[in-house]
Amino acid sequence: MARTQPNIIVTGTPGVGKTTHCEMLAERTGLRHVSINQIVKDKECHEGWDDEFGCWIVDEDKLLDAMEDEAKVGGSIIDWHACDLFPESWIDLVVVLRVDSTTLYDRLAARKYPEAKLQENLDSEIMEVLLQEARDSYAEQMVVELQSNTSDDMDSNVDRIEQWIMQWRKDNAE
Ligand code: DAT
Repeated sequence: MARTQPNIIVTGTPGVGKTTHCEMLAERTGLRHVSINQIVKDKECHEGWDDEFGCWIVDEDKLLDAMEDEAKVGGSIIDWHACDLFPESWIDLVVVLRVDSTTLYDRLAARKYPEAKLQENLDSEIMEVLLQEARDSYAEQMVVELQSNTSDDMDSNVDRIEQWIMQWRKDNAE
């Protein structure tokens, strides 16, 4: 069955602005903000809590099972700091948000991240880990890299993704 709404991944290093972008997009377009963190927690798609990294150890098979029905219908804006686990056939667009290191440092420090975790995320952003993961996992034309340093960036990113969604709806109208 063809999707009547697109599925979009918004990914990037923690602190890059995924949640903020997803919430704005959901409000503007009526698509669902799907926080993977929340699903993992609520539906217990994990094998416990990782103390060192301060995150859930995700059971990917269980997570994909929990998401499959919604993915088939479409209309999900998926918010997660990884993207290679989602089958390409589920996804229409992958947005990788990027941020300058000094800005990211300030955002993660404001969240009171421990120094080791903060440094690990800074390294990951500098080394473009998520951008590479997206490019390795999805067709080139599906992956868009957008800067998320300022609120002007955020406004123009949200405008651009909203335009993309409207175009997708036109192109895929029955
Ligand atoms: P993530 O979900 O990627 O961890 P977030 O949406 O929670 O990130 O944003 C982290 C903080 O940074 C939050 O206080 C909002 C702020 N922020 C994010 N993107 C921004 C931008 N482009 N301009 C200004 N502030 C931004």
